[in-house]
Amino acid sequence: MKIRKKDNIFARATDRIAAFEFDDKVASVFADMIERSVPGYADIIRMLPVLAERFAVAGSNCYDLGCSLGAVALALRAGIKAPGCRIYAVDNAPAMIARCRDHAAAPSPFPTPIETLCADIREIEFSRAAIVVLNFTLQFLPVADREPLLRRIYDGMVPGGIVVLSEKITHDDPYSRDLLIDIYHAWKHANGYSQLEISQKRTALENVLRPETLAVHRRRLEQIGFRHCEPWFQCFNFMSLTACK
Ligand code: GEK
Repeated sequence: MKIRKKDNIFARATDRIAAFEFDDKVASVFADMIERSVPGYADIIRMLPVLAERFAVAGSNCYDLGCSLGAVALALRAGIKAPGCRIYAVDNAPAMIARCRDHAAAPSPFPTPIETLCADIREIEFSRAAIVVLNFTLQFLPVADREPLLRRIYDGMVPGGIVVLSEKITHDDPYSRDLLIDIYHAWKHANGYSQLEISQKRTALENVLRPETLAVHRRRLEQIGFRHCEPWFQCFNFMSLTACK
């Protein structure tokens, strides 16, 4: 049995907290970190085979953008029934993609190949895309880079294809914003993170993870041409939506 390594990266008090990076230290505890830091993460992953079965058409491509350890790619592979599909799992952090590669290469009863790419998602080509998943990845791009990326994704998609966009969000109403952040921190504390860990991680993510409101995400997708933009999951200040071409 594989023991999951515990995330205690921010457990010790530090004078100067460096900006958060997806380095080897983070990659080695990532499975534990994301489960205890993103409410609903496991639920979102569990739903993906259902979407994959419905939307992957014969000969199409599926993309897991910012794949980290490859949880999305593996979930898509488990759901795809259409023949001749291919999954691209892309991340620009070498420490993540090395682990993702091992997961993708492990024996599997599902036939769809997973190709792993160590690349910036702003620089890859999209073609015949039926499913494109950005599971808590877009939030790490500079705001100005988000629309051009989504536009290129749209152009590379087949009609009827979907984007799954999961993001930490913020709220225009200050009361709702502060309340949801507070509840989120209480949830993290209940998951075993100390107040110091929560506060130091928050500082490290400042200017690295830039959340936007649901309305901003929706408007951007609709301006590009995506239709039927529907949030299908929300827990506190985290949500996931689907948008169709
Ligand atoms: C999951 N989706 O387990 N190009 C490629 N990768 C990037 C870029 C970029 N420009 N910017 C950030 N990343 C995963 C979780 S984590 C979310 C996604 C989190 C990658 C980065 O290296 C990291 O692996 C991932 O996006 C974000 O479902 O840690 O909150």
